[in-house]
Amino acid sequence: MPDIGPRTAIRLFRELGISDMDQLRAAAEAHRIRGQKGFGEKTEEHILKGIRSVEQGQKRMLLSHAYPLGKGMEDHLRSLGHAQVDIAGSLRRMKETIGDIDILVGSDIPEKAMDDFAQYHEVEEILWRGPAKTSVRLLTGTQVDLLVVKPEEYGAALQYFTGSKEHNVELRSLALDKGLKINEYGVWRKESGERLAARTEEDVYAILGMKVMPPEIREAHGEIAASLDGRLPALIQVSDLRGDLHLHSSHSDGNATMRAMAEEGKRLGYEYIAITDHSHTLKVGNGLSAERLRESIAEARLLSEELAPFRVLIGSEVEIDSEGRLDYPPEVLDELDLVIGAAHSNMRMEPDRMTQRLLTVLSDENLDILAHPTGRLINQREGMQFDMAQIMEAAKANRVALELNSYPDRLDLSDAHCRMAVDRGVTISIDTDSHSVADMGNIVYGVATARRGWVTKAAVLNTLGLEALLKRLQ
Ligand code: DGT
Ligand code: CA
Ligand code: CA
Repeated sequence: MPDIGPRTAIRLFRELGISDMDQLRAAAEAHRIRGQKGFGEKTEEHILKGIRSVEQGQKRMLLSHAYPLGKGMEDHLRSLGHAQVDIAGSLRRMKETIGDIDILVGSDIPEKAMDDFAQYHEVEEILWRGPAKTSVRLLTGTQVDLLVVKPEEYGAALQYFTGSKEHNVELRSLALDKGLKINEYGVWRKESGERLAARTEEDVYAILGMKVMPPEIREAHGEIAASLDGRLPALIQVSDLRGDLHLHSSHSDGNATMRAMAEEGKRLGYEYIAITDHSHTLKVGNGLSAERLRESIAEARLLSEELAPFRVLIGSEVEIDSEGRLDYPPEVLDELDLVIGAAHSNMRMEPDRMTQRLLTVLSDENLDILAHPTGRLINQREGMQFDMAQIMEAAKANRVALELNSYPDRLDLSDAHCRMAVDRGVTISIDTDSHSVADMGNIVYGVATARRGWVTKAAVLNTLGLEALLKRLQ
């Protein structure tokens, strides 16, 4: 019997007041018993997402939740012939969490644009509709706002609705200083009321003496001054990365083989990947004994020979104990291509002791990368408390890279921490910490976070080619 779809499942879930997966499976079973359709894994996944978003209540959604939904809507509108379509708001700025999704369309027929918008298959309900604005709720519970503007005012609207609000406030005061007025309809000469720019974002910024800056840095954190002075940084891009240095395989708690991970790395256009399974103390992560680690090393060698010139490096995500010691003895660490240190326990130490713990591990000459430095989980737990400035100084002095872990609820380093690292000349490694092949796609969220922190290619370890990387890791 075919499965019921997500739409029906979510309706069931709402109607029956179901709040967890066990209740849901029971309800599905009851359905089946009554001779109706059951449901499959895909549907379960949708419902789980729904349950989670209900559980989270008023919490802001993760970027990784909003991004595919926003892109899906954008693609949908483009497929219906709309040429001027963009995601705006915090999602265009790629903030780590998103309040609601904003979509902008340029069209002379707002009615048609709003109809097309509401037709998207993920839309569950129209919440509100005005002459040029519509809000809907998706099946996932997410709110999406559409604004339709005249094509000739598209650039001004896109600038305004991309924000941030703080960026707009600073831009407005700059305009006033120049005898200009800026709003969502354009830039105007204040005295004559003549409109000077509106069609494109480039036009809007140019009239104020600026190059348009990447949306990710529009936070009133110095980007306006930098653009006025012609010193906007060239931000890192996904295509700058030559490999992913933090991946798990089925040897520890990953769900894919080393080979599958390597093949995906190749497909993504990387030169290398590093398999970094957990070390033996991490029992919940199925950590590897020294002996099992040696088997992994042998397997990686064979894979590298087969896939050459692509290279499968072998590292380990090594537990850092409460004193700052690594979990394998030096002679084992010596056999690895790279060593990532990670703290997964004793995360609530008093700040001075925590700083000491991290300084100790940073002084270990075997350490190459410090994984998810704060250990925070977005919307779930605050990170470890320590003196970040001191840790960054030590990382720089000892040539240890700090990780930007791209896992959607980590994004650790955060954007603000990335900016600190950039200012201090600390090297960053942008990795996915993948536990499946699909996870490797999370790299976009890591790179976006790095961009928000003004990170350039030169600051990132895994933009190095294989030879340069191996030299640096020695
Ligand atoms: P969110 O949805 O909480 O993640 O954050 P945003 O930035 O998407 O904010 P939202 O959806 O309220 O508004 C979208 C954009 O519209 C925002 O980034 C900037 C612009 N905007 C909204 N309200 C104001 C305002 O009061 N003043 C100015 N200058 N701009 C605003
Ligand atoms: Ca928004
Ligand atoms: Ca909004």
